[in-house]
This record gives sequence, C-alpha cells and structure tokens, in this order.
Amino acid sequence: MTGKTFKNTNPATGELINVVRESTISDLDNAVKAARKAFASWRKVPPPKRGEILLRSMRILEEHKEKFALQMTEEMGKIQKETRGDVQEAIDTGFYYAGEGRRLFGRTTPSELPDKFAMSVRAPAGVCGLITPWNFPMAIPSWKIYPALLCGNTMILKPSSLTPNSAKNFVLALKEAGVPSGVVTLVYGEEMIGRAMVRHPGIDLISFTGSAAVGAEVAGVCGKLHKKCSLELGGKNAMMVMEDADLDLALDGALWGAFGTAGQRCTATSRIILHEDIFKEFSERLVGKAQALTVGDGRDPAVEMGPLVSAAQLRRVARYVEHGKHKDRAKLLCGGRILKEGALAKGFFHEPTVFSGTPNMKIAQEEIFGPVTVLLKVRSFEEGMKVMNGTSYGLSGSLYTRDIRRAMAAIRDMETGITYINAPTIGAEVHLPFGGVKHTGNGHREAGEAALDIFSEWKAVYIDYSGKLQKAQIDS
Ligand code: UN1
Repeated sequence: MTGKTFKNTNPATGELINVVRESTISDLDNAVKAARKAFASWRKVPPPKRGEILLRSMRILEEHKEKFALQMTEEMGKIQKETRGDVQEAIDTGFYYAGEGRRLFGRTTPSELPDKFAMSVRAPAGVCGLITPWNFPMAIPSWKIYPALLCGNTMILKPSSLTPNSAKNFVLALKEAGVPSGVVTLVYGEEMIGRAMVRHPGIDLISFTGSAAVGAEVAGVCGKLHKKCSLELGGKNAMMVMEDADLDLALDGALWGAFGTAGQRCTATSRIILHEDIFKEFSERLVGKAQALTVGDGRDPAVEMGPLVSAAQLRRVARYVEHGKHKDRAKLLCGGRILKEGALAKGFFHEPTVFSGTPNMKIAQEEIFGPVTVLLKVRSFEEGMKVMNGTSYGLSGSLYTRDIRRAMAAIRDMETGITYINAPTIGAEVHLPFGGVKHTGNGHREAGEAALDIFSEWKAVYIDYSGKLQKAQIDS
C-alpha cells in the first residue's frame, strides 16, 4: 500500500480490523471530475427510476443487515442491537426516498396574468460533499446520500476514519443496486481531505454532521465561497421529569437516553431535570440501574453498553469527568472511572456516570459525547423549562408528565428541533425532520421531506402562452 494509511481497530479489544489508505488531493480531484461528468446524465434519469435503484439498494442492505451490523459493532463499538438499528435506519431511509421518486412534488399556482402558467419544480443542487461522523456510520450517510441521489445530485462521501467499513458496505450496496459509476465516490481521511472538500471549487454543496466548532469553520468557508451548506451539530439534550410523571417509564427512558450508544449520540440525554419532589427517589433508582448495566464487547448479547469509539474519545470523557468532580464541584453519584479490569483492559471502556449538579456547570453546558449525565433539581415546571432552554444547543428535549397542559406548553416553548413527550431524547424516525435550533444547526433539517430542501433548488417556471409581452406588476 502506498501513501498514508490509517488503522481501523476494534475499540472493545484493540484488534486490528483492516488498514485503509488515506485519500490524497488528487484522489479527491478525480472523484470530483467523475462526479461532474456523471451529473450530466444522472440529473436526467427520471426520479421514479432513481427511486427504483434506491429500493434495490435498500433490499441489499436488508439482506446483509446482520453482517453489516456485526462489522459496525466491530469497528465502532456500540452493541449489536443498536448497530442493527443503525442499518435499519438506513433501510428505512432508502424505502422512504424510493417512494419519493414518484412524488418529488412541485407546485402549480395561478399567474396574475391571463394565458400564463406558473409552477415551481425541484432541480438538483449539483455535486455534493458529504462529511459524516462515526456514531451512526450507516444511518447518517444514508440521510444524506439517499435524498441527494433521489434529487439527481452526484456526490463524494467522506466518512469518519473510525468507521470506513460501514460506509463502504453502504456505498457498495448502492453500486450493486445500479447507481452508475461516478455518482457516489468514497474518499477516506480526516481534516486534510475534509477541508479540501469544503474548499473544492468543483463541489457545490457541503452537508456536514459533526461538532459545533468544526461546523462553524465549515460554514465560514462555505459562506466565503457562496457554497450551500447544511450543518447538523451538537446537542446538550435534557429530559425533564415532573412530580406527576410515571417514574418507571421515565427511568427506563433516562437509562436508554443517557447510556445508549455509550452516550455518543448528538441526541443523548446528557441532562436530566428533576422536580424536587421526586429528585431523591429518581436519582437513587437511576444510580441503581446505571450501576447494574453490563459493560463490555458489543458483540456479546448480554452486554448493554459498549466501549467509547477511541482512546481520544475516552480521554475526552475522562477530562470532563475530572472537570465535573474538581472544577464544577458537581456531586458524583456513580461511575466516573475508566474501566480496566480483565477483558476490558484492551478497550476504551468508561463506567456509566451520573452527576448531580447545577445548570451552569461546564458538564451541564458542553457536549461530552460519552456515558455521562447530570441531574438538575428544579422547584417547578416553569423553572425546569428555563433550565431546559438554558444552553447554546437546541437539538432534542423531552418531558415526562401526565398533565396535558404541561405537555402542550413544553411542545410550544421548548427551544429544540425535536420534542418528545413521555419518551427519551433519542429515537428519531426517518420520515420526520431531524435537526435543531441555536448552535445545533444552520436552519436545515435532514431526513423526511425536509431534506429535499437541502439537496434540491427550487426553480420557478413561467409559461406565457398569450403570444404577447405581458408585464408582471405593470399590466393590470
Ligand atoms: C445522532 O445522534 O447523531 O434519534 C443521530 C436518534 C437516532 C439518530 C441519532 N435515530 O437517536
């Protein structure tokens, strides 16, 4: 293998899975050239035909679901129940956009002038640069690739270098289903190649999922270059549990929301706002459940929480935990340690960790992306909503209550793109818009119909069949 390479390893065991060659700038140039060439014909393929190819690819994913889920667990660690869910999310997305092939609706509307016809249609945006993270290594690429393909775009995908195989499995399924050569090309690498994509004059649009800091940089460059850019960034999602809530339900939700994917979700429940009347009972029971979670290799069906994705991610979580203990002076209720015992020694494992703190602490404000959640005590629903909205992010929020008035007020007042009632902050479905407000994004939404607005441009069409010059706004 020539050029730079990187190792794809299993974060539960440290075992080497494969060695991947990092793409070079000239690989990227070739991919862009191929995408530009393919765009000329792909944009003319009727959307129902494009939809049929999507459908075939989604069937291939279905056929290999078990194998792809296992390979995903091996390269990024989350338990196999969840990696099956990840592949399923890509399958669902393919199914949804395959059907969109026979919709992709535009609108007709009357003209203000006689003998004139007016409508709006969706046109593809061009060559797209897609940059995706490792936590949903097939689902997130599918949220971008499927709508982008359906709209008639061509694209270059750069997955995280921690999850090259899941991206490859997905792209190979697309090719096998009949996506023509040059329409989707994979490049591998990190910042160097990502930056080059954002700046590349042959790429018309960037769709990026990752951290808020990198997102701001991407948006800055795209702004200067007049490039369309959609961003899906971080979250500091809160679940709020009122004194009238079903506590058993809320506890199950908290456990799943905070420790699912070892907390490495942008939708993770990283704050839990509790009414003072139930604070003691809820925190004691949550701690009991968190301590009882089985942590280990995600391939073992008895394991409930896998490792963090990498040594760097483990260090990041440990740094936040130290900060929480010593600088924020939050109360550590359970966890807080890197796990090194026995079989866990070779992996990047961290205990499920629960702090009790106050809303302005760093651990209650910054995205940790690990199995750490912070309990926050409030005296009322109103105070809870202030805490809920008191962060720079606005992805997902949840309220547990039996009071319809509180539920409706929360739906109205939560500053989030996704609101759950009596369910945790995770669990978005693919036909609804996914994304958030404030520093979580830049006004776009992925998935569902909303993603079409990222990957297509509206074109207004006027057909004047009067045979004479008619002047809008001037002829009456
Ligand atoms: C993410 O956290 O990066 O709602 C995506 C969920 C998943 C998608 C999460 N369906 O948690």
